[in-house]
Amino acid sequence: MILSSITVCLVPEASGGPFVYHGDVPTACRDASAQGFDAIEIFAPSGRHVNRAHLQELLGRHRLQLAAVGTGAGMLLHNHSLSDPNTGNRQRACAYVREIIDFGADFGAPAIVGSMQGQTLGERSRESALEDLADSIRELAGHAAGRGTELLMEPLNRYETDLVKTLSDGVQLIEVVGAENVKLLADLFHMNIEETDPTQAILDCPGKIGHVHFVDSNRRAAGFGHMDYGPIAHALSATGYNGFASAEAFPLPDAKAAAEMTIKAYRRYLAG
Ligand code: LER
Ligand code: MN
Repeated sequence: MILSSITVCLVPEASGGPFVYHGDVPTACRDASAQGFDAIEIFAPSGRHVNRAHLQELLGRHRLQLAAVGTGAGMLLHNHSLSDPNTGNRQRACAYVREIIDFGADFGAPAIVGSMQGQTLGERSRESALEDLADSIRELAGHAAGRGTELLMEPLNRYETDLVKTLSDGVQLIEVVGAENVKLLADLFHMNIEETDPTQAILDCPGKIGHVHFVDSNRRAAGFGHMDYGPIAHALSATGYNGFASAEAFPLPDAKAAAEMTIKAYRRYLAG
């Protein structure tokens, strides 16, 4: 069964970003629960930002799970990159992600590596950047395994990275890393730009997808763009996907409408 989730951004510097809820966890939990979501996904400034006991209480009170935790603030706030050619910088990036892995692990939630994969910026070869990235992911996967959790590798579109852009790139990286607990995050917005055929891309990697960013072609909530969800839903079901469909979308025209549209699309295509 696929469960529904919705994003909450706690990073003021990302207030214009593609997250439905912005600002605080209590309000997000109240609104997500009222809309019928099963879970929230948190984008926080660091792994130490959120008070664990308070979050536990809120999740329990609103019968929500923590679906996943993002790490992109490491890039946004500190310019960290897991493929940084400088070993010291790369170690600092890994340390930052380890703290977020620990935060998620306390709630049974995996950490996402999206923009933290970095990019070559035309300054080095893609092969060498991918080698450094694979080393970082192997180290972080080991840490996540020790905490009994997974790492989610997210392919991004070409305007955000030149490293892992497609599910197939992600499968290749996972093979090089050689860790069982690294899964792919299928973000339908990025896939709509980079995949030749998003549905076929999902069918081509059964068992490898661990999380879905459920969003439309224009990065608005599912239903506000022109994505053809029928075949995508069929592919997810055919490959036995049973993780979260998490709304990582702009709060347009406002958060409430984006959440309502998402849950409607989730019930139509993915629930049950
Ligand atoms: C970034 O574009 C994105 O999709 C996030 O989920 C990754 O940090
Ligand atoms: Mn995403």
